[in-house]
Order: sequence, then C-alpha cells, then structure tokens
Amino acid sequence: MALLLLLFLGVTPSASAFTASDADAIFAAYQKAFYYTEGINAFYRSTTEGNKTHFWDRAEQMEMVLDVYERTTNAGCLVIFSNLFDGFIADHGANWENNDYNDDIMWMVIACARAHQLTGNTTYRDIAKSNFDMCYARAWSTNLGGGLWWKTSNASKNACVNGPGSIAASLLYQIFHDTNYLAKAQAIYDWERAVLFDSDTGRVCDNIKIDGRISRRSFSYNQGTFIGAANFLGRTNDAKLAANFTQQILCIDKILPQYEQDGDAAGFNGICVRWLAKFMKERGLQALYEKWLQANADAAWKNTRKSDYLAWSRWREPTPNGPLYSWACSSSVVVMQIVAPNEANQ
Ligand code: 7K2
Repeated sequence: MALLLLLFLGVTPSASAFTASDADAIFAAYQKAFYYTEGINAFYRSTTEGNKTHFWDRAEQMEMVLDVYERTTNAGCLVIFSNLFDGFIADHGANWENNDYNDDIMWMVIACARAHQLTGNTTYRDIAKSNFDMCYARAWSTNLGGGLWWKTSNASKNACVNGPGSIAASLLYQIFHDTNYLAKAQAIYDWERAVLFDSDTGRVCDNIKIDGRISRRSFSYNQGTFIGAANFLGRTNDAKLAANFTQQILCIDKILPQYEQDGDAAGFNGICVRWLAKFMKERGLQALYEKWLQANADAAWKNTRKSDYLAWSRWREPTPNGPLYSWACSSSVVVMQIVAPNEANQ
C-alpha cells in the first residue's frame, strides 16, 4: 500500500538514499580503516596500508572530524580532534612558517579556528591567530592589485589560498571582534572577486601568475571557498552565482567532478560542499540546492564498497577493491555529514 502510494505520487523508494545512521557508519568505517594513535598523538594513514598524511590533508581531515561533531554533537569527536591536533603539533610545531605553502597554513588556521568556536579551547584560538598573522604578513602584497601569494616563492596568486585566507580572517573576526580581521577578509575577497571571479558566469579561476596570465580552470574547492568567503561578508549575489556555476557547469549528471583518487584534488568536493551547504542553510536557499547536494551524498553512499563501507572521490562509479587513499575517501564522509538525508527516503 505504501509502495503504491509512493508510485502514485511519482516517488520511487530508493534503496541507495543515505540515512543518518549511514552517515555514522561511513565515519566509523573511515576511522577503522585509516585512524591510528601513538600515545596522545593521532594520525590518519594516507592509504589503508600507508604512512600518515601530510600537512594540508591533515588539516582537512581534522575539519572532517569537526563536520561529524557538528552533526552528531558526539563528544568523542572532540577527543579525536584533540589527538589529531596533538599529532599535528608533534610533527609541525606551533609555528608553521617552515611550510612554504601559504594555502596549507590557511587550511590549518580554519580547522583550529572552527575547533575553538566549537570547544572554547584557547590553545586552538591562539595558534590560529599567530599562524594567520605570520602567513598574512608574508603572503599579502600589492603586486597584481593585492591578494595573497600561493607560496613563498611569490610566483602566483591562487584561489586556493585567497578563498581560505578570507574565510580564516572572517573566523578570526568572529572570535576576536577585531575589525582589522574583517578588513583583511574583505580586502582578500575583493581582490579574488576582481581578478579570479567571472561575474558573468560564476566561475572561480584557479590562479594568476606574476606575469598576469590567468589559469581559468575551475576546481570545486575554489568554488566552495569563494562561496564561503562571500557568505561571511554578505555578498550573497556572488555566492549564488558561484554556487550556480558549480551546480550547472561543473557537474555532470548533477554529480561533482570525478577527481583522481591519488592527488590533491581527491578531497576537493568535500571542501566545496562544506561551504556551499553553509551558504545554503544560512540564506534559506534549500529550494535551489538541497536536492542536488542530496543527490551527491546519495551517490557517494551508493558507491561505497560493501566490504568495508569506504567510498572514494568519484561518486559516479563504484569504489574499487584494493588500497584506497584516506584523503580521497574524506569527501564522502564530509558530504554525508553536511547534507541532511532526504526526508522522503527515511
Ligand atoms: O596549483 C595549485 C592550485 O592552484 C591548484 O588548484 C591545485 C590543483 O594544485 C595546486 S595546490 C596543491 C598544493 C596544496 N598545498 C600543498 C601542496 O602539497 C599541494 O601540492 O590540484
């Protein structure tokens, strides 16, 4: 009878639509496959059989744990975060200036600032502030009209540091109420919008080289952090344009790009969805984006491999057998925490 009613309404029940307990299950599967501890220090393996992941993957995997906490409010997530933080500090110290990648530092600043907002822990807050200040001082310049250099070699200014840099400054403004951070968030954003954003289409271009050449390639994480930065600053028209581009131009059959599982791009879609969904929820735009985001989360879940419930970064294809990369699998965990399950399928 229920089935008939559903068919009559034009809705077919989907065995593949994910539920809240599936969102728990994929995180549990991820922890089982990749997480390990050495005393109070914790790490993720880079593959099911490999060594620990590197700086920016670690920062983003820590953000993933915060995403799980935000959905579940399970205090165990904060213990995991704390142990990953201790593992990170054990390897990289409290001052990250030895890392030449300004983007790496901004990602970790975001992870720590979010962790402070969720816990009140001032260690996270203070390390976010000191490393943002160090990074901003070396990365901002007036070349090319402003913006942050990607690396300390000062050869290009990339969306992957400017979006996160603006977000990091907005988070520090929320935390410290210091208007200098708001001014920095705005200046970084305004530069990225003027130079890397195509306001006709919503495309966020990847970078501009010191000679002025622009790489117009759009990656989903750059769309996402641009949307996140715009949303903090109330630039909702820009955010909407960039979200629409992501939805209508970047996707194939509604599904986010199929990034290779062994590279930096493997985790991009999780970052994209995190900031896009925050924008959607805070501005009440579910009618535009929620079904689409659910389709992505459902595709990730449908393509988990049933031996261990891991899912890789290519949501239009089943997850293969063999070793998987933890960075690639993180996007699937993230999308299932951030996006609410489709009520019609519960
Ligand atoms: O070229 C940059 C960026 O503009 C582009 O979007 C991506 C595409 O590649 C690099 S960013 C990758 C680096 C991120 N920071 C840490 C480094 O280990 C990593 O190579 O994939």
